[in-house]
Amino acid sequence: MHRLFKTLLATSLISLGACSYLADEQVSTHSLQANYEWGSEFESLPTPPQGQSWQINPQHTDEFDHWDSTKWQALHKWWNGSSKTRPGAYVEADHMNDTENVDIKNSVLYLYAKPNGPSAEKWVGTSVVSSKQPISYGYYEVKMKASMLATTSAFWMQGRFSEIDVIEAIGAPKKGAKKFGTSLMTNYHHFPNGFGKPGYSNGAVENPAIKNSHGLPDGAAHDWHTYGIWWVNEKEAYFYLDGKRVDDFHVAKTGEVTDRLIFPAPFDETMTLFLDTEVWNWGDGKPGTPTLEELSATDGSNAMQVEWVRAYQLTPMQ
Ligand SMILES: [Ca+2]
Repeated sequence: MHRLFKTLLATSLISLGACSYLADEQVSTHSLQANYEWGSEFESLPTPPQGQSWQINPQHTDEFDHWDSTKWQALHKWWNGSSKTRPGAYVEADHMNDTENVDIKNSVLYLYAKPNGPSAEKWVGTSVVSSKQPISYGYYEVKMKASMLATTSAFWMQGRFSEIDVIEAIGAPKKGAKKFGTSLMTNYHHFPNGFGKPGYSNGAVENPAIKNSHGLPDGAAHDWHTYGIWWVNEKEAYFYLDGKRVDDFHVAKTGEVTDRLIFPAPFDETMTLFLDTEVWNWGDGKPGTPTLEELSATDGSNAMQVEWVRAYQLTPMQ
């Protein structure tokens, strides 16, 4: 099915002021439909600030009718997602055709975990899809269903010094981490010396994280849900579950955090958008590791499934 962009927007990102937008209402976006042929499930967006309107960011919007190598790569450029105690390994490839762990079928992006890691130490082969162009302030929403595995199904973003995790779901945790199966888990991190550098590994003091959870009583793997973030500015972001604003973070809200954010962050850098599935060896009793049988499923239960990614930027009204 052809989906036409009649208005191509510049992908340069718009810097917003540090003011706070607290409107909870959603606004009809029929006017946007003139610019984009939406799927039937398109509904609403957060109310934009006065004098501004949402415009589609086509570079980061995709219905996944086909693999678009101008937008995505099956690669995390600075992390392979693996270690001895954490056997999930991204399949290193620079486009989808290099890996069996990323696929598109019937307009759905599949991110599999399979028993095909490259070595005995990396026997779980996981998957990642990342944006080729970085993102900045704007609204980003993903419609997805978590895998039925003890691996993560995640929509997140990361730069050199910062990370925002919109949703990190574990569809079928085996041990601890049960709340990752039934809650929207949002999170953010700072890496004062850069990701992977000393400081990050020193723990929470220099890697402040605020966690919140919101209920998904039917489970993240049992049904489709939409997970959104309005990344407002360098200090604020709002989180949306099925179109409803359910959480905020405000860097300035917690003084102890603000006091430490004296390095190039807070969230004032562009980030890469990630969709991925990982094996975890941390957090809440650890979720465990999927079995070879589970990883060999043929019914799609070993895949995080993504119906679409939609992205918008605020622009001044004419
Ligand atoms: Ca789709």
